Amino acid sequence: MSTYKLYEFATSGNCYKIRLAMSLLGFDYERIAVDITKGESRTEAFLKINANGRVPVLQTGDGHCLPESNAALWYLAYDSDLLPEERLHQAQVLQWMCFEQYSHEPFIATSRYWIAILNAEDEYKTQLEEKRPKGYAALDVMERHLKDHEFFVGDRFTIADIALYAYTHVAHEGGFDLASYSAIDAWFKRIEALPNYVTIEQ
Ligand SMILES: N[C@@H](CCC(=O)N[C@@H](CS)C(=O)NCC(=O)O)C(=O)O
Repeated sequence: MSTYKLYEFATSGNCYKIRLAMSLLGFDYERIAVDITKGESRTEAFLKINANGRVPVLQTGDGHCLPESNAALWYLAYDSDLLPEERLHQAQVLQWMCFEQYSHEPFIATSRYWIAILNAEDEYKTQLEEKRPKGYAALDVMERHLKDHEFFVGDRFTIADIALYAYTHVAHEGGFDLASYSAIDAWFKRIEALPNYVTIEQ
């Protein structure tokens, strides 16, 4: 029997963060599909699981429902190599996860959702133009950091990398050209070489 349940929309990068962490940590879990394009995360039943009407939601072994991908990552990574023990490093993990949610995901993930999931590029043309420079600004911040570091915190792989990798490696699906981001590309390759790495499609 699985300890964890994951309520998810499979192509979502936020949901993929949890699947990647589960695989790297060797955890077993049950997947429960929620089709957000059909409003399934906004039903009365689902709002009891997450009042904010969004996936992913991680159900823990003792039945608690934990929304917010990065909170779920933290829960899974507790007491593992994916979360550093040092106080400063833990704060830096949080720093990059906050960056991901405020300065990265709203631009890169949303563009990808409109283009690649909803196939509605024309309908969202104006909004996409507004998102584009902000998405590139986030990529520039990452590239600058990765020029001098192997990973985001303490030069070792942590959940900060998982949080940022999820939507960055599919940013091209949101219309972002990654060709000039060589440090980000090298970081992709380091992550993709990790034992038990899984792709977003699985
Ligand atoms: N901050 C949240 C964002 C969650 C989120 O935006 N989920 C999207 C899919 S990636 C969703 O469920 N959208 C459906 C809706 O808003 O109805 C997280 O990191 O988990």
